[in-house]
Amino acid sequence: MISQKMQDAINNQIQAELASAYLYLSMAAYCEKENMKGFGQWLRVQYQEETGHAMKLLDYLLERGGQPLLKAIDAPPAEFGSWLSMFEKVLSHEQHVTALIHSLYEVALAERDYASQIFLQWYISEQVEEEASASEIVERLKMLQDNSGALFYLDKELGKRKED
Ligand code: OFO
Repeated sequence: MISQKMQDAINNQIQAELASAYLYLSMAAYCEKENMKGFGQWLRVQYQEETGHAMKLLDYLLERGGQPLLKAIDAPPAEFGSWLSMFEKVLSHEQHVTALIHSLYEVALAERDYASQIFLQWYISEQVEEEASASEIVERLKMLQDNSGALFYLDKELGKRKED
């Protein structure tokens, strides 16, 4: 049986993952409305990944005899400014999620919940990837500056992203 503290912390993380999914879906819609279909595709896959992160936590909680409790999710913004500032928001959001995952891991340490410690290691590694891929796009957008031909190329490339 999982402790109450661990359960509460996991339920908070389920909410955070679904809020991330909601944010990225809104970004995808923004891109597609502006005819940046490739950026939209990249963000749609990101949305699916975040939903997957939430589901994995929910399934784990059930497996441990816990009670998943779904909380309200705030509406995300609908406008994100320039492409660079939008991807900077993706990066800073992922840095925020990394901090949440680390706090969650600290709960598992304090509770001496060894199973949760092992389970959460996957999320710690995943956040390294999440930050790296967002950071790479930010750096590439900085290199492009106002080069719209290159922007067109990057949009095409991000559009090739598929769900794992
Ligand atoms: Fe779930 O990793 Fe991004 O937020």
